[in-house]
Amino acid sequence: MTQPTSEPPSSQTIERLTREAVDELSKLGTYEELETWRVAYLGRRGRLTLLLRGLSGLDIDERRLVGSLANEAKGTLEQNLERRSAEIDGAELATSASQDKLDVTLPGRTTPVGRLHPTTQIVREICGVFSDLGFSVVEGPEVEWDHYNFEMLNIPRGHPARDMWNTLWVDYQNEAGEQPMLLRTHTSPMQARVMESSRPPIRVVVPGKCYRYEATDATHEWHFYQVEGLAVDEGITFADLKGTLYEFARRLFGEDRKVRFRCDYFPFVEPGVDMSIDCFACEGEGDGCRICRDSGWIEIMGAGMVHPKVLAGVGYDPEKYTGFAFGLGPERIAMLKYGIEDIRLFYANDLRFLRQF
Ligand code: YSA
Repeated sequence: MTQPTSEPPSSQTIERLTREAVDELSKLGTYEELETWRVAYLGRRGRLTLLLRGLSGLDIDERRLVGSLANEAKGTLEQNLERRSAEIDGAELATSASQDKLDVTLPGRTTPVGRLHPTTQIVREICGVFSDLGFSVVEGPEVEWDHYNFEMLNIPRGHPARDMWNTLWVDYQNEAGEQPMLLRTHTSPMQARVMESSRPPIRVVVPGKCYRYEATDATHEWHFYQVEGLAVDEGITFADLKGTLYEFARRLFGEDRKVRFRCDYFPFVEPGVDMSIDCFACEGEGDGCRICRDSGWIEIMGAGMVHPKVLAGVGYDPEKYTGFAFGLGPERIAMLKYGIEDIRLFYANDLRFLRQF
């Protein structure tokens, strides 16, 4: 590379310098060499820069002429630098394509796009229906006190109804040697928690995970989701329960669904019911149907009017307030809706299953 010069600026020196610079540039082959060239000619102490600085020593007419030539030269060098850099780009790409066998025309690899788990999808769908009906969505703890999971729901210690829920106790004992903590067996403990922390009117749904010490089979998991519902106010009747749940079934399963309520027992409701919809696979005909096992009906949830003892337990006057509650299993609902035969598929992490949703 030619060293900086202290030649006085003139049209000849500018022309010569431009020629030399362009000639040198055409022989360079790497980005490093380009940078050295740029510093040598256009840098702060580069040849053209120094030449421009020397303009002040010229008389006014000469300065105008040589100054304009010098600026033109600067533009020429910059354009040539840009062009050479683009040429080197192209050459490098061609070399890498031939040497590395890189096919730049191949389409890029597609990034897999994730999606929501089918349980999350159905939980959101269920909560969406209830929020359209005026319910808020709240959540609660999965590790729960015996107090909320059982006692506040009218299931005291020693009550045979405790056998309805096979419980996973947490390894923690209080001073009396009791084990008051557990993995919640249902979302119903949130009924008492919500009522304790707010005043009527109450309309909430509570989605969340539950756990039971259960052998698994096609319809039972040891961990599964529930969606709890609770409405409490003055003057709520069983007709409100039926109307709300009927509308829910219609919106989730379709306009023509029939609904059936039958008596059932839960210690925290009076009266208690289970709710079924007519089987959409066989249109209620039964007759060899795999989904409803010939009954024509599919049970989808437990429900009832909140027991006066539960209302009194949270300090509400059961003479003034009434309410209804319900609890349903979203996986079972998804099984019905999508014809899934085994609940264990939800949590087996088999992508062939999960990708279908
Ligand atoms: C009843 C009345 C109310 O006023 C409020 C709520 C309830 C429901 C009550 N807490 C309960 O847990 N009833 S349940 O034991 O029958 O479970 C409710 C739903 O959870 C079932 O219909 C089922 O869909 C789901 N479920 C229960 N055990 C399950 C399960 N899903 C998968 N695996 C299990 N092991």
